[in-house]
Amino acid sequence: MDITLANQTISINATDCRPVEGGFIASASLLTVNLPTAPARYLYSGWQSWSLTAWVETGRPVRPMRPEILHPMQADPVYARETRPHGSWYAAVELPDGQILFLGALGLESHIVLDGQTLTGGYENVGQISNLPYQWFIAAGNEDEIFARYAKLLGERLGKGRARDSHKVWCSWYSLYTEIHEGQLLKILNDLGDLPFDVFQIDDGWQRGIGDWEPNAKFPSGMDGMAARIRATGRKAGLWLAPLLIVPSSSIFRDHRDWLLRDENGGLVSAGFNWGEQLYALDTTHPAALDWLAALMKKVRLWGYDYAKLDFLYAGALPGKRHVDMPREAAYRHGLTVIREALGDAYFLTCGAPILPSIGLCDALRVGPDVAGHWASRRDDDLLENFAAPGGRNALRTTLNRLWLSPLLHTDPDVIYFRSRQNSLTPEQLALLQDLAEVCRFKATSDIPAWLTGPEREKLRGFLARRPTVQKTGRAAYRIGDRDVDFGAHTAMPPLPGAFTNLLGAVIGGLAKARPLIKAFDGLLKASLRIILRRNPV
Ligand code: 9PG
Repeated sequence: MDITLANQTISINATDCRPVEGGFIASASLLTVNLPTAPARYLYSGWQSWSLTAWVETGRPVRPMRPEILHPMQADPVYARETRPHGSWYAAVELPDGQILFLGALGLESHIVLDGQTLTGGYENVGQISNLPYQWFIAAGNEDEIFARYAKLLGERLGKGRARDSHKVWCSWYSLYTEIHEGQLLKILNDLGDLPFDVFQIDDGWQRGIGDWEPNAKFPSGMDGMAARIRATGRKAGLWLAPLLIVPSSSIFRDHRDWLLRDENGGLVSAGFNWGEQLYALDTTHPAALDWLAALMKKVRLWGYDYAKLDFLYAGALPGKRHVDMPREAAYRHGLTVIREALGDAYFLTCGAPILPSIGLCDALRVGPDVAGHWASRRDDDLLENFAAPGGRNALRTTLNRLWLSPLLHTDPDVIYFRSRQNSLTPEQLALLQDLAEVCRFKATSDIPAWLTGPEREKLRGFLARRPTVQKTGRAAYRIGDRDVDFGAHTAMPPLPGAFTNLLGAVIGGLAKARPLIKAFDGLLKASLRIILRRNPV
């Protein structure tokens, strides 16, 4: 059938199509939209927090990221090798007049690909659940209006976060990484003094293991003891966990292997590789696993934490054969519903989380990859072509393209820095990230008070205290208070590397197949971190 969008006749193959405010809702499990012209730019939409989300020239291929071993943790592994412009749930293309044409799924397990002039959106769950409407929102016109409309339609179907105000968070990760311990965190808590943080969040490094969520020997007073000390300063206590991941060294792996996600052949599904170990996923449809998850969340609450950063959540939505046959993102939502319920009124931040399936079940969502004390690297941009890797520019690019989600949840752009110590970001880059946090209204840092100069500490204080008006003025431009900030110059993709660099990258990426090598590399990073921390006392 034909529909008229932006004064153009566009043919689609829907079984049903009705006009709604701002566009059409069409139904088809596999929908093709024939565009009037081949578009020049396409909005890639990454599956989870860290996955690339960016406007890219259709002539610039985005090749499979390296190394492949990280695909399950950086992209949707089902589509990680797709080289045509594509993305999870929704797509936008630029029309010649500066407007966009938008196609967005109103249901889960959906993916879109552009082939020449044809956009094809497909639902992966066909036949798995009966009576699904397989709906799509199709619109053309002003980008901001269309995304606002899409957010509204999603909110009606998936819900919204409950928390009104986002928090000002001190997070342990981006200075200390896994090298945290009780005494040092208490010293930092003390040194934060009257800086207006309302959450002190302990990140990765407190636990005995991934899956063994009990304090390790570095936290002799227990996690309840830590929470009590944090709360005594008038702040909320926050804790990081990766509850849907299981590693071979954990007791769950030993005692409850039947709780893990398996593939069609009965093999365990890879959830990536980190902490020097192979990662596996919890099957969030297994009743005993769900009971364990709920009990874990309740334990964290009883310890005294009322801010939960739950990470690596994509693991719950990986493809596999589940205990209860359910589409994968529905299974994830099932797990998240149990978690949300057990967390009660705690603030719930999701991270490494599939985007649409998290809507309505969390208060905040990390909307980009990790930041780092560097802006970009030749290794990640040119050799590995990995735009989900930690770095200021990767974080900025993806985050900016996800801010349309803000009517539905708090958008977490990751931490920002005020310190010049142990940091190679330029003052301009620091300011860009600070402005991004201002736009998101989600303010977090990992700066160690003892590492800040007097003026840096006062800048941080001022930043936490103010709340300027923010107004969007362009695709990547905002008016913040009385300043105009254009992030646009930093959101483009780097140029495609040449043939030699590509070859070199393939070799380096291939080396990562040797797990002992990654493990050794991790070991080196850890050793250098220890040296840094010895030279820069906390
Ligand atoms: C703790 C960290 C921090 C951080 C999270 C997440 O692809 N990767 O190998 C990968 C590893 C770690 C990571 C992201 C990606 O960081 O985003 O804030 O909590 O875990 O381990």
